[in-house]
Amino acid sequence: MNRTLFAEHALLPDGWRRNVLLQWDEHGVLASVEADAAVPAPSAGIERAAGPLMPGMPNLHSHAFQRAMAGLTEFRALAVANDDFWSWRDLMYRFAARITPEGIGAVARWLYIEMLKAGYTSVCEFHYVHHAADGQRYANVAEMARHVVEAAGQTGIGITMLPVLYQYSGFGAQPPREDQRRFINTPDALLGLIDSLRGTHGEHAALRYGVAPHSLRAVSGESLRDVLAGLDAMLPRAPVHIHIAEQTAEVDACLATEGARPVQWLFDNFAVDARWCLVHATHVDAQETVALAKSGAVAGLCLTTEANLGDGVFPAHAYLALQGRIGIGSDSHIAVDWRSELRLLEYGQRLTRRQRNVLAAADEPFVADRLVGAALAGGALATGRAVGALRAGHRADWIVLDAEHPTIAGQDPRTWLSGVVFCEHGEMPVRDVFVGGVKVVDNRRHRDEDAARADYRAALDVLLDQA
Ligand code: NGQ
Ligand code: ZN
Repeated sequence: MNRTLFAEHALLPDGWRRNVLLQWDEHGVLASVEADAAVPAPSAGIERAAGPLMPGMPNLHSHAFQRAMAGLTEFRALAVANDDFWSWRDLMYRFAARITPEGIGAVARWLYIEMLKAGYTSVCEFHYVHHAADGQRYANVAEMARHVVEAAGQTGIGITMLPVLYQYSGFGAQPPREDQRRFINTPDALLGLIDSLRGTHGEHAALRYGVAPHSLRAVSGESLRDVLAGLDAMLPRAPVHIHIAEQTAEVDACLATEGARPVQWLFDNFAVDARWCLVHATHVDAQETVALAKSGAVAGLCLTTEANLGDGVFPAHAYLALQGRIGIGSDSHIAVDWRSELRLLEYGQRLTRRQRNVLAAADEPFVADRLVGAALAGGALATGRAVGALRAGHRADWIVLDAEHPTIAGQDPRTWLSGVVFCEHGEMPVRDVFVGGVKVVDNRRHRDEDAARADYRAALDVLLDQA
């Protein structure tokens, strides 16, 4: 039996449409999406959306455990002359050393509820804390990952689990540091971890797998080739995500040891295409920008984290002009709101170019509409799942906006996304959220938020007590 919802306004692939009837099946997949439908009579018993519908946003980059340290590194330690990405990473590693399987489950469950309430309906989890604190394997090699996957299942968010391959501490196969021991695997061990997770938790419309070579600092060309070959034997064309060129020190080290910049090196050595997500790609030169755009790979931009860590500014204007694909991620979760990511994407360009509406295009003069469209399409591609559009065959994932929110009330649909993305006035204009056709957020509340919040609070006590 199909389920049905009627919406007076919905953002379809061709823009805002009136009187949209959506039908989906028992697996949570849209069976039909019809615009200009007859308005159903009240007696028909068809549910009406409480406001305008837009597709749920994919979050293409998350390290769930880092949610618990958001706000705890916003001070300069006196001993640190240059507080930067690398000093932050030392603090983050100290935190990563303390997280337990139950702890990561509780943190992820609360985080995913925050994501859902913000309108993120899919997440790509770049998961790298695999082993016990002393580096010993857990009896189940996927013990940490399974808690994250189960957290996603409990909250309802769709997940692409990307177990991370981490082997080295720097270019030239430098041995890992002591504080990286929880992350370390060979390509074979990592493929075994994915295989074991598939065995225990299966694979379905809300759960897919891929692989994440952590960065060119943490893998070698050979191990990257090995893990991709193994992945293809198991899950052909599954997504591949990699951190790249986030810091200039990485660019310099890559030039020194490999004789090429990181993105250039990757393109010279691998067939980078639409299955790839290059996370950050902040420091790309003009040639790399063209190569990335032409490849069809997704640039995984994590604007609030990149700003927080002082990474730099991605050349979004040039890249989007070349039709490059983008998606957005909340990464360290200093903010969990896709609107902040998109706003900062445009504002970085405004501040450096001293212009307005920089990321508008000839065929889409409204910046927010262009960026929402790009982040839905690119983000969906990065998940490897059929999401990101209200279209038959795609997951029934959408946000119901509050049309009476002061930020958009009384306006024409043409400016709704502008208000939603650029304005910050009080509570979010996200009212309800459906994932796989199930209403998991109802009038700004997630069905499990009280219990999840209490568990998160208890997990924090354990984590912070030992600090
Ligand atoms: C991470 N985060 O893996 O959590 C990284 C830091 C690194 C970001 N790059 C570690 N934002 O890149 O070595
Ligand atoms: Zn990251």
